[in-house]
Amino acid sequence: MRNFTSVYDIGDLKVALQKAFEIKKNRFGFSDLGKNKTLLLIFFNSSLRTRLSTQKAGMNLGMNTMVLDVNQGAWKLETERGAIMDGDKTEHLLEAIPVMGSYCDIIGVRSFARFENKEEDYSEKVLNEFIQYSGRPVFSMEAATRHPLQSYADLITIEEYKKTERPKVVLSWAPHPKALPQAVPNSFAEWMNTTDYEFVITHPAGYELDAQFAGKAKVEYDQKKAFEGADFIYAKNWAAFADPNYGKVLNKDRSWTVDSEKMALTNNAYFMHCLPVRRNMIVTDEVIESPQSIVIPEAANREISAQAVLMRLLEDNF
Ligand code: AN0
Ligand code: CP
Repeated sequence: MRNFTSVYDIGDLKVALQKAFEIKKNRFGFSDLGKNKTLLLIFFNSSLRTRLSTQKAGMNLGMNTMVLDVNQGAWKLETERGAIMDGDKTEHLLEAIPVMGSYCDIIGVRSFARFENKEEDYSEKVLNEFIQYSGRPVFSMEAATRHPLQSYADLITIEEYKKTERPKVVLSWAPHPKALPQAVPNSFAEWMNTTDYEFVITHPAGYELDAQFAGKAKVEYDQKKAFEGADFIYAKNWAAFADPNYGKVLNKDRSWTVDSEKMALTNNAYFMHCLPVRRNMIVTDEVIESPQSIVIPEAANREISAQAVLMRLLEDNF
């Protein structure tokens, strides 16, 4: 594996899961693998979990880690090639990337969709420039269209909690006041479609995901119907994908909030969310605080997925 940007890079999911459980049993058992290797984490957007879990994973492997918040303390970066740089941007990404690459061995990048240009977002322009110009293995810490470290942790969590071989997993849109990227639901759908689980997506009309990610999933517009018999409810907000509403919030309909009444329709389902979550918009206090809520172990598994990915990158490239 040279780079990690999607489920397609990881190979057989059964092997990836075995690796994750091996790490979970003995996370300090590989502490020589990253000796004298430098991990650089670049954030164009905020983060709590990704920042801490990836840094912790690097430390478990004996790596040295550097973190750069591009918007806090670095020079303001131009991303457009051909731009006449007479404005507020001091440095071009095309110099900044190879310079950053020269100080490290592996680079993680967080760069969300900007919702200014759909083609640019869905071409993963920034992430691909890091792959092309850094000279280093690159992994996504949530890019414009996917959040594979999150999805890997989600898969580990479902495998740990599932009570049947083929659980029914429901990805449910839920309301949020601001426009959020499709990266988490796209990626979750992509990973779920790679398993043999029963996978259903529910959302109001107008929130259809890009077909390349929704894939073979069943789309059910009636949220309550979708919840019937579910073993896992995975809530997430996302802004519209389809034109002409790309990146827009079409409604903040709180009838889509996940509450106890809806959870009662399920097969005593576990509640999941990648976090950060807005309570009483996405999910009620009651549901997120219930014994069925597994959002904390889900977040804890981010350390495991990050360590598994870093191990592969170290083993395959050095
Ligand atoms: C981000 C998103 O929805 O993609 C990050 C989630 C991991 N969430 C927010 O910006 C609130
Ligand atoms: N789930 C997740 O990626 O959280 P952060 O945005 O806090 O990193």
